[in-house]
Amino acid sequence: MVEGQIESAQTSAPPRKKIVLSGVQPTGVLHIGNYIGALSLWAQQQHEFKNYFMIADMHALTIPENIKAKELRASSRRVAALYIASGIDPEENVIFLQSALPAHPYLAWILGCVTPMGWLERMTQFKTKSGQTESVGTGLFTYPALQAADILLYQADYVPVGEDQRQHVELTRDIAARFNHLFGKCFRLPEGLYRSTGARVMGFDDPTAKMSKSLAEQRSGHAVNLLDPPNVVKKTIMSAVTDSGNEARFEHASPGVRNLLELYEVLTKEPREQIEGRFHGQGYGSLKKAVTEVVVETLRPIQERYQQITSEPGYLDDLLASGAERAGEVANRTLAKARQLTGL
Ligand code: AQP
Repeated sequence: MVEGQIESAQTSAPPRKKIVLSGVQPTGVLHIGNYIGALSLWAQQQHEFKNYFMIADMHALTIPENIKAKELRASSRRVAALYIASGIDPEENVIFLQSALPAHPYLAWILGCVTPMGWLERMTQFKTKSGQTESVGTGLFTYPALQAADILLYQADYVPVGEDQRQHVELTRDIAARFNHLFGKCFRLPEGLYRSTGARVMGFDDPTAKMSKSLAEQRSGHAVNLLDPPNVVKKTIMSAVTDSGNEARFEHASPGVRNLLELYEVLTKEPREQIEGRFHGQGYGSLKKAVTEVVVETLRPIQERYQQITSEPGYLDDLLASGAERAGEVANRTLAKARQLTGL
């Protein structure tokens, strides 16, 4: 083909769909914070992008004391089912298990070699988690390199995540830039996508701490899980920590009240003035009741779809096998380029 023909073929081609990679660790049951900060955002934007949604089971091993093989396998399938139940179309989007693709740990090794220790030492998640276990595995320390591999293998443009992952997305950019500088252009530099409200849902029992799966396993009033029945949702939200006043304004509320207001805002999409008008000056009982209702209604269709998906024998295994094949095509191509550039 002559040059002019290439030019005209390029200009008439449709614009490239932006690529998204995101994932959740199968370390317990997903909670409403995971849904708002990540899953609902993925579902909302799924038709706009080419999406790869991973179940990050290798990351779950970073705290090996908590792992039981049978439970991890079951939990990975539960996460896959919850992705679909939350509205992610498994045909249009690629859903896969991280551990099914050796390209992930392979690239993680290469990236680990170009990541200075100081960059990893700065990670706040490492500092927090290493303080919580008696013996700290090197996997917990180097896990951001694996996370960078997860993202860079797909040449992702965007990584839709909660606020707690911002530092990790920034680190991924730094690692990609360092590799590209040392060996030649291989990776696209990704950007994080965050919600303006709901990117950091706080624990109901302690609104100064981010809601997390691991804390939810230890403390019953901490989180609402996506599979909680209505009576449990009610019990958790009605006992949420607030304060002794009746201030229900976003700007002045105490952390617990603000958490409830933001949950209500993000799930109902009502304007702030309307929400403040409804709840300000009243006791927090009415706010808690309204949040309970909206959370129960949000979870109802998710739980119904979850029951359907998990009652079909073989469905999830087939889906994950096909997802691994589709993801592998892209991941292996990027890995081949990284190997060629590094001489491996
Ligand atoms: N509280 C949250 N608010 C908004 N988004 C959140 N995410 C997590 N917590 C919140 C987002 O959910 C995705 C999956 O993250 P994860 O698997 O790390 O979930 P987790 O609940 O944080 O799990 P763990 O195992 O309990 O981890 P730690 O102990 O680190 O909290 C991500 O997009 C995350 O941002």
